[in-house]
Amino acid sequence: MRIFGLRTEYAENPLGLDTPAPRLSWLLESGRHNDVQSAYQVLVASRPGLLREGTADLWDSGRVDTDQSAHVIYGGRPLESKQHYYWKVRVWDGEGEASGWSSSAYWSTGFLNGEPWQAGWIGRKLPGTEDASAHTLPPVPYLRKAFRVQGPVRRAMVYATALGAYELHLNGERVGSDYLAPGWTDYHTRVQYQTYDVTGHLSEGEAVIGALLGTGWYAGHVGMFGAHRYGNTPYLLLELHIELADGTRQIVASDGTWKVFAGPILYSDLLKGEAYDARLEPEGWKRPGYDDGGWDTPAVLECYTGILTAQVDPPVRVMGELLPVSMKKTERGTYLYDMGQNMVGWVRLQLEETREGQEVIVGCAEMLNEDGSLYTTNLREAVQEERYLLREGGPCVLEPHFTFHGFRYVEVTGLTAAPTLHTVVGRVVHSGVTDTGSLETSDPRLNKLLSNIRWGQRGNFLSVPTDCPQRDERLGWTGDAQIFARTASYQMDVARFFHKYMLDVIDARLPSGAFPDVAPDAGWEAFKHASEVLNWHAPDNGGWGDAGVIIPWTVYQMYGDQRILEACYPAMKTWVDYLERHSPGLIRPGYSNYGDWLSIGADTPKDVLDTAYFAYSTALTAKTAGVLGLEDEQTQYYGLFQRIREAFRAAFVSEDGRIKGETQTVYAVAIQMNLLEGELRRKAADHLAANVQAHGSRLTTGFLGVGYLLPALSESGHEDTAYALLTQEAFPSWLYSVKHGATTIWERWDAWTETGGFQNPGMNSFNHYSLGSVGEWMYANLLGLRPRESHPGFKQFDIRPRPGGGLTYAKGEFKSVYGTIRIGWKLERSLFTLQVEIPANTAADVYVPGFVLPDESAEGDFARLIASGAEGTVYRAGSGSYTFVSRLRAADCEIPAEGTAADPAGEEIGA
Ligand code: RAM
Repeated sequence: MRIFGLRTEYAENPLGLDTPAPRLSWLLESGRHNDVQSAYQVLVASRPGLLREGTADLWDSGRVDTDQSAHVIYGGRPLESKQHYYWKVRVWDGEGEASGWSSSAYWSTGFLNGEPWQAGWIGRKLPGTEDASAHTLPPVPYLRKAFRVQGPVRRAMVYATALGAYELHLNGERVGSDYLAPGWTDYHTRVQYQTYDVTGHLSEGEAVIGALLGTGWYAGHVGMFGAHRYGNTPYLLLELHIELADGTRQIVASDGTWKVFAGPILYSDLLKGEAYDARLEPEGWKRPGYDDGGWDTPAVLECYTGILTAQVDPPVRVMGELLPVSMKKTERGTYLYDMGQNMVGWVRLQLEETREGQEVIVGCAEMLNEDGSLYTTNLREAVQEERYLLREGGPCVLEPHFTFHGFRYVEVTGLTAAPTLHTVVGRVVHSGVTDTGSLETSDPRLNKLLSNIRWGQRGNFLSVPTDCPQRDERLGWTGDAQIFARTASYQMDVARFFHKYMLDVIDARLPSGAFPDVAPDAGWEAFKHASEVLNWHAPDNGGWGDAGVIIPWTVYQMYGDQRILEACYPAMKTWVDYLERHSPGLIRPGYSNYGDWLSIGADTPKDVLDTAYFAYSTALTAKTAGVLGLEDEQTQYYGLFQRIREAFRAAFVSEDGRIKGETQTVYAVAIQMNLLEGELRRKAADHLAANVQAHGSRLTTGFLGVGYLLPALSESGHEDTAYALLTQEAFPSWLYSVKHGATTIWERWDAWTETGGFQNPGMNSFNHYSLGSVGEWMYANLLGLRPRESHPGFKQFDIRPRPGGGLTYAKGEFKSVYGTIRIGWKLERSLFTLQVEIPANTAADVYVPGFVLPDESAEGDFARLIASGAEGTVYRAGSGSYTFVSRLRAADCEIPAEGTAADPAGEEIGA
């Protein structure tokens, strides 16, 4: 067995962890079928040399007989602050044979056990009597500290954060590649710090550390609530720890001895864009030798009462670049670029030459008006624009610092020379969640839909899961996040991203114990209660608050991560207990604000929907108690779930299986949330299918129903109806926007229609992921990859593809915490070929539809047949590659007519 992919807390060699017992994971590769890990041994040492020799001065786990190869909890000597820890592992395979040692990996620690910081919070005093609260778009201060490194450097680490957003420079070079650090949290409660290894930036002699300090979410504009949500001006906190070759330590910390300057960035605001005056740039300020005598001394913040924690989520980074697909000169004399993709981030402008005092403006928007101008009315109060005032010179590269935009089209004004296509580069910015899943089908429209769903995630996973990236909102709406969480975790590694978001959700809980609508709160609760226009006064919202239960459970299922359950379980219980107290007869009052938000042509009763979610949250809380070994509480919550289920049936379900409201959503949630059984469930499913058919195979669901619609149809035997919905192009449908050129998922089914044009610009985002929650069904049914509840994280899983919709193939992969799973199927006439690859140390039940042809199948001997019937054959298979070939009944496959494009050869393989 070969060991690779060592990870500590999901990351490769992470820095600055503050968990006292990090979790270690590794991947295994084996040339043998059905190979497993039967034991492991982990060594952890304080120095690489010790580890190499095999001297584990911190932890030698000894041989541990287990198949656990993910989330192994460090069990050695207590960790200390600001140290590096090196580890390696070896394993024994299924036959008891030992592997070699893995290569080594490491992590470093930040501030442990509440160790205090020596640094002070520094910012910029406003001149004279200026009142900070009046300054909503202040300049971005430059901060600077010159110092001397007292000897040759062995190692140097920076620990830093801001109440605001910051960018660091050391001796003229940018430190790290993070943007908008420290990210968004409820700063009243906590702020995350970042750790950077800067050994390569320093050597003995004069040195300068510099910082740009933006308002960020702390003091800049957030949501529809204006600026100064947490404070009036930003502050930086920084410690540079230098370990010299002779073993002595030198610390440079932010304090009153630093220097500060208003700088050339006139403002840089998340929602308002940036203005920069190149003529004010102090040449050479990031390097030694610059005379900062004219700079001011900084303001020092007296105290910060929140918690300082190491960053949990992957930092925001530039994750890709896009070049425009076209450029044209407009009648206005400006240049209009089409990026070919609705994206989130900003524009990097590359100019060959610039004139003194030239003003260049870069504006951007998601869509164009009919006259070809930027459609900006849907931005509300947000401004997606950079203004650059330039000086004589060139070439130069311009990009903003502490803002981001959602856009496809870019308009550049003020150029003196004709630009080229490559004058503009789209910088794609999001939290560093990396792709884990991919899926391709024989239908290009579905591939485009999948691409749009992925771009929706890229655009909206930016420090928190936002509803949209362009207008003055960009909030962490909990309902949106929970409905998309399953799709999100098929597509990308979101475990740490969601873990951090759950801390935001818990921080934003209401005094009642209710989970919030929005996290971090930033003012939403106060805003909604004060607003007479919105008339939204519900103290909790079904499908939104339930995110506090559903997201941790999803992360547990998809990653086998028990810690997120441990962290959230007390709050989950509080939520369910709160709901129980406020639900007479266990029926929710139906006062919630949003219901099946933005449904189309259907009105789902809120009492039905909210009670279904109440039952669902209760069931998941019971399951969580079970996972955590709390049997009594498991029984208690399971009992409550059963009582809610009975109340739901008595109140809303008639004997013929009709559910109050009779919308697609009421049926979908009742089926998927396990509120009906047996005959009643079957009848309800038939009503659901009939409803869809009555709507001409079109959906009516909003944000909450949409995620359950196709799963409910598939689970209840209405596969054809599910495919009919998926492949529908007529309005409203997923493919309607695809057909009309969408490159992301729209907020509304009718965000734009042929007949009505643009919807009300007051709420019309073209990059909202919620309606893209169908991605989960595409991975779980179309491709057929499903986690197994009893063996989370894909330790054991099911492969159960459901061909349909006229598709002739689907193929995809998923990088689980145990390794990469690959699935591909193709349908040639009635011949179905399924190829799967199962990682070492995992096992899957493979459901092969139709009648298996053993002679055509390969490696089938290694899989054990466990069931077979009219529906197909089920094999249990461990690691390795397998091919199964079966013959489908004509009814199970839409066999393309001979000689059609989908079946050009008209041949059958192996026939
Ligand atoms: C809007 C957004 C968001 C949704 C709320 C209820 O502001 O569209 O996605 O969750 O309303």
